[in-house]
Amino acid sequence: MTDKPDLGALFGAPETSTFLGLQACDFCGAFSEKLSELGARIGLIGAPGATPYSAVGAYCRNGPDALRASIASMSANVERYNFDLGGPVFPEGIGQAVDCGNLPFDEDDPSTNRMNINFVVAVFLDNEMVPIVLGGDDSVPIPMLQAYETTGKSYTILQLDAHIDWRSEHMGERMGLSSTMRRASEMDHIERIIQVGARGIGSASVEDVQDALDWGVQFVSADALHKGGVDPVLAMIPEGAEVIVCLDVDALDPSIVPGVIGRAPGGLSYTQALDLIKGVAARGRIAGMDVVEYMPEVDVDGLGALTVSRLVAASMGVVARQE
Ligand SMILES: [Mn+2]
Repeated sequence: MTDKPDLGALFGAPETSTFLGLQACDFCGAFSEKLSELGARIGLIGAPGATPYSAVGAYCRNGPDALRASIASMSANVERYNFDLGGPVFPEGIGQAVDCGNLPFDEDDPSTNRMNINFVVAVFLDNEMVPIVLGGDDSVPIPMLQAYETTGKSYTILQLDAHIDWRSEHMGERMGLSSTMRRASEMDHIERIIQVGARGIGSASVEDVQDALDWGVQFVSADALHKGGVDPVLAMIPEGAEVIVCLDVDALDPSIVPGVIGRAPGGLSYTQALDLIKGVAARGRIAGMDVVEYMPEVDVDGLGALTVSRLVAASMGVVARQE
């Protein structure tokens, strides 16, 4: 097999280890003070894991670096016109966002993993920045969502996922990836949950679905989204709502994101996902976003990393334009 021509070389992309060549801000002792000096409005952080199930381990630990590597070829083009946005990703310049690298991760110390995620998200919020957290598996959002309690505000969650994640526990673990929305529903500062993209067989039981409905979750299955479009979903978001977007990338169709542990046919298109994200910012405000469950080891020729990293870049552009 011959080497493939490199898109980054074509564009003259410099070597970069950050997402899109963003300014780096290391997660370190002086993190909080240093961050406020940078003046960025968006903080990107990688979280290789939080509370992995022992049966499968931290199977998405390489997700954040693979997403950065995928979009590195665009780092020379960050000021070019992005047709997803009608202008450059960052209308006020690349300084609108920083990449704070990856959090430390220890597969055997989930409580410290969760503490680190909670801490860094709280620091972003304290600096009036919008956190974008790259997982890691879907246990990463639990400590992220907990951190929003410090703001005193109430939040709407828009979850995009092939699965509803309402199991009370799995193999004795309550903080794992199958319980994310159940744990969110127990947080006083979460006032509304809208879940989009469910389809096929997952781990949810009939009782789990009923518990979610009894709590007040509004479900829009993948099938309903394909038939009805994004407007009925956006109509569920009150004007001015503070919205946390929880994106499990298996919400997207496996033909465009094959790099997930549980591929489920019938998923969202890139356009549907981006239209939902744009619609959230138009109706309310994106207060944060997690992007979890990308698993490079089972991707096909980097196709999933391409889709997900471009969606993250476009989402940053949406956030950079809001308010
Ligand atoms: Mn899922």
